[in-house]
Amino acid sequence: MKNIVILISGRGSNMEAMLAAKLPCRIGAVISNKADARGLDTARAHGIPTAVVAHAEHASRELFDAALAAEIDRHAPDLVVLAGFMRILGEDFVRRYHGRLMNIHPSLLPAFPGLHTHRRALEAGCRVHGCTVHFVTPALDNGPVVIQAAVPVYPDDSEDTLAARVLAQEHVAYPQAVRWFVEGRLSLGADGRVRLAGERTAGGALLSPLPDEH
Ligand code: NHR
Ligand code: GAR
Repeated sequence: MKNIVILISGRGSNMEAMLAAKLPCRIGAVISNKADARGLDTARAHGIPTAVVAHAEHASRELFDAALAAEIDRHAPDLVVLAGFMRILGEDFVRRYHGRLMNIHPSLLPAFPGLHTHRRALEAGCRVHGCTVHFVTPALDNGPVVIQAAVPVYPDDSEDTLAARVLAQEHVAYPQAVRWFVEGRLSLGADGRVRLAGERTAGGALLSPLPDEH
């Protein structure tokens, strides 16, 4: 059975969705860069080992990355899962976990990399928004896409209502992506493209808003 490590910075609802999904893997540890991350309490309540590697206690990004990698490697994970992890990781770190480092980003990449994605989607007048699970590469929010989920944007949406609609889909998409990986069906190919074995593709367009005749 594969072993995963989950990195969080805060609430940890994506981590919780993975616990609820009863994935066929071991969760070796949950690691946070913030000691007060609420998700740490949730992990502890589930009997999962936790650790804190505080970015604020490291003199540089490089030293933080090295300390984080040392903590991760104690658990020898097959996959490292960024679940609301809020620190940009350096090139050495990302290379070390090439093909076994995944992130969920709250937009339909390549739209809106970086922060404040829901606000930016509203400002841009997007009718469709969503989330993207991708393998992490050194370029921020730019790695090969594993799975995306789209949601409609409504005229009366606030940042909060839109974030909540996207988050509900994150909780479906991310456990699915991790399940594929731990089942050995998902990998990052040497050509930099995502390989997924034995999944049928769904047809049809997703339109929002629906045209009048529908
Ligand atoms: N690192 C690399 N190299 N590549 C990616 O694709 C990464 C990554 C690290 C994190 C998650 C990402 C997201 O999904 C992620 C992807 C943090 C920031 C950020 O600006 C941006 C994107 C993501 C995570 N962080 C600030 C920083 O200075 C701190 C912000 C804060 O603490 O609130 O690191 O959106
Ligand atoms: C999620 O919406 C996730 O996509 C996003 O933060 C939230 C974390 O929620 N991630 C980023 O913005 C990464 N920069 P969670 O802690 O409850 O999983």
